[in-house]
Amino acid sequence: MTTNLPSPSREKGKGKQPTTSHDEHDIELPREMNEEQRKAAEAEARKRSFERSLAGPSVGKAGLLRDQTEVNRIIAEASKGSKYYVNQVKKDQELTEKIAWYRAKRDELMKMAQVDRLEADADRILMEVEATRDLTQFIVHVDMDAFYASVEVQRDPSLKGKPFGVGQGVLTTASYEARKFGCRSGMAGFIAKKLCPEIILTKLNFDLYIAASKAVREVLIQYDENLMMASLDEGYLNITPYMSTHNMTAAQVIAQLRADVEEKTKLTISAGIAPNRMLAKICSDKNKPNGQYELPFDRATITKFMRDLPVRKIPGFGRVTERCLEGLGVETCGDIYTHRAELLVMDHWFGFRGLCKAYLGIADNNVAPGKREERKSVGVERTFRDKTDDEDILNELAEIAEELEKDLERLQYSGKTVTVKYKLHTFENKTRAKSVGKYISTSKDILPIAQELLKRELPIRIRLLGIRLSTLKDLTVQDKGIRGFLSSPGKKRNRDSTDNDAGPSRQNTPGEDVPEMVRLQAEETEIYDLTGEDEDGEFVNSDGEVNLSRRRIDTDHNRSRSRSGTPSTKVFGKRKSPSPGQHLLGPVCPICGKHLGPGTSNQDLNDHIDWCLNKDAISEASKKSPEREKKRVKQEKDRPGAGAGAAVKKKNGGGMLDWLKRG
Ligand code: TTP
Ligand code: MG
Repeated sequence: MTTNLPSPSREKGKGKQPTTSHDEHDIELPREMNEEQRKAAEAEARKRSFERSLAGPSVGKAGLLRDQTEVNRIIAEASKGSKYYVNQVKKDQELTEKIAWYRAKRDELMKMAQVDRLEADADRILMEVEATRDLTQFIVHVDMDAFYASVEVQRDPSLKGKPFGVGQGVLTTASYEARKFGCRSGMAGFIAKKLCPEIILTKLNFDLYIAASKAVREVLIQYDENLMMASLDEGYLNITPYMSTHNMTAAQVIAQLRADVEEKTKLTISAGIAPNRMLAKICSDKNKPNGQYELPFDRATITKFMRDLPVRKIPGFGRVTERCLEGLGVETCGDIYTHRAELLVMDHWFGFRGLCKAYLGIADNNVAPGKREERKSVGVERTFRDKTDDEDILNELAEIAEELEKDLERLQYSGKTVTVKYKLHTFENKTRAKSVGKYISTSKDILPIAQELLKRELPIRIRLLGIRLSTLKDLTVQDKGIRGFLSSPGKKRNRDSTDNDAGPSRQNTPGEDVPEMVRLQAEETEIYDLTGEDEDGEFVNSDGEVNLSRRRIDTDHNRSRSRSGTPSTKVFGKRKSPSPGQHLLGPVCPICGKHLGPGTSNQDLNDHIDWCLNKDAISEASKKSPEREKKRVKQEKDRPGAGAGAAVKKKNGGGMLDWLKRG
C-alpha cells in the first residue's frame, strides 16, 4: 500500500545501535555495552534525568546560555535535603516505576500483536490525520519578551542591562542578563543567588503587568478582532484576513505588528507564524527575544521541522510525558513514526491520534476569544508557612470562603461542586470534593461543605489551602423555561458583564492545541514549589505560587493577590467546553472538566479527582495502578475461559482487542 505519508528519511533506530530496555531505568541503552558500562551509564543518565526534573519546566526557556547540566547540578546540590527535594525523589521513584509498568505493558501487548498489521493500522490513522491538514490560515502566536522583567525595567530604569529576577521567594521570570547564569522562572530566589550572586530580586507589581497587558492587547486586536489571549503576555491571532485586506505578506504584517507594539508600549514581543496554533507557539520561541519566525506553509517542510523536534517542545508535553515517552524510545516527534506500532498498542495510555498530530505537525487553527460558558471553576487558594493548628486552618478556610463569595458575585457564577484543596508540608497535594443538589454561591452555603470536607482530614500540616466551586452556572445568562424558573438562584443578573469578567480568552491549557494529547504531564504546577528551604533552614515562602496564575489573563479575578506578610493568595479558574444540559449530566470534575454521570456519588467524585489530579495521579498510578493492574490482568488470565485478550479488552474498551484479534 502506498501510504503517501511523510516517512522520515532519517528514521530513528536506523543507523542507530539497537537498544535494550531496562526495568530499573527508563532510558534505552545501546546493546553492545558491557554490564559495568551499562550500570554506570544508567546511573549517570538516571542522575541527569532526576536533576533535570528537579530543575523544573522552564529549563528550555529562551536565553539560557549557561550549560544546563551544570545549572541542574547546582540546583540539585542547593535543594538537597529540602522537603521539595525529598518529594521530588519520591515522585521520581514513582515515575520510574510507572515507566517500567508501561514498558511491561507494551511488551505484553506486543507479544500478542502482529507488528506489520499494527503498522498498517497506524499508517491508516496517520493518513486520516494527514487528511485534516489545513494550510490556508496564517496563525500567529505572540509572546512578550521577559514580560514582568521588561515591565519592571519601565518602573525602575536602573534595572536595565542588569541581571535581575522578579519575585523574591521564587522567580516568576528573569531578565535575559540573569538567564545567562541559568536563572529563570520557577527558580527559588536562594538558588538564583547561588547561580548569580549579583542578581537583584524585585517585588511583584501585578497592577503594572495587567496594565501593560491591556496596552499590548489594544494593539494586537487591530490585527485580528478575534484575538485569543492565552495569558497576560501571550496570544493567538489569525492574520489571514488582515493580509488580504492590506495586501501584505505574513512576515510584513508581523514585523509591523511588533514595531507597533514596541512603539505604543515600549515592550518587545516575539512571534511565530504557522498554519496552526501548536506550530505557531513552537515558532514564537525560535527567535526570542524580539524576533519572529515563519514556518513555510508546505507539508514537507512542516513534517521535516517536526521530525527532529524533541517531544518536550510540543505544548502540553511536560517532563513526565517526556520521560514516559523516552521510556518507550520516543525522544523526538520523528520517533513517534518509528515506534508507531508500540504506540498504537499503548493508545489507551498515550492517545495515538494526538501523537500522530504531533508527528505530522497538525493541530487546531481556530482563533477565537473565550466564552464565559467555557469556565470550569472559580476558586481561591492561599499559601503560607506550615500551619498545623486546627483552629488556625479552619479560620483560614472561612476567610477563603468569604473571598470566593466575592469573586463569585463579581464574576456572576454559582456552582454545585465544592472542592477543598490542600498541600501537605511534604508538598503532596490533596483534594476532597462534594456536590450538592442546588446551585450555591455564598460563603454561608459553601463554608459548611468545605468545613465538613476538611474536618475529616484533620489534624494536618499544610502549606496551601484552597476552595474551588465547579459545575458552574453562568448567572449572566437568563434561564429559559420551567427549568430556569425552578433553579433561579434569586441573584441579581448582570447582563453587562464585561469582557474582563469573562476571564481569559481561553486558557492555554497545554494539550488543548493538540487534542487527545497525552495526559501525563504533572510537573508543570508542582515545580512552582521550588522553594525548599533556604540556607537558614527557614521555609521559603512560596511567592512562586503566583506563577500558577500566570496563564490567566483576566484582569482581576485570576491573579494572585499577595496578602500582607508571608501568605499569598491565588485565585484560580478553569474553563471547559460548553455542553448542553450539563447540569443533568452529574458533577463535573473540577480538574479535567469531565461529566461524571448523574449517579456519581461524592465518594466516586473524590476518587476520580484524586486520580485526575496529575500530580496525585502519578503517585496513585505507580502506587496502585501497575501492581493492581498486573494483579487484575493475572486474575483475568486465571479466570476459566478468559484469555489475556479479555483483560486487555476490559482495560481498553475493546478497541485494542480488535487489532490483536486480527493479528
Ligand atoms: P513567559 O512568557 O513564559 O516568560 P517571559 O515573558 O518572562 O520570558 P520570555 O522572553 O521567555 O517569553 O511568561 C510570561 C510571564 O509570566 C513572566 O514574565 C512571568 C510570568 N511567569 C510566572 O509567573 N511563572 C512562570 O513560571 C513563568 C514561566 C512565567
Ligand atoms: Mg513571554
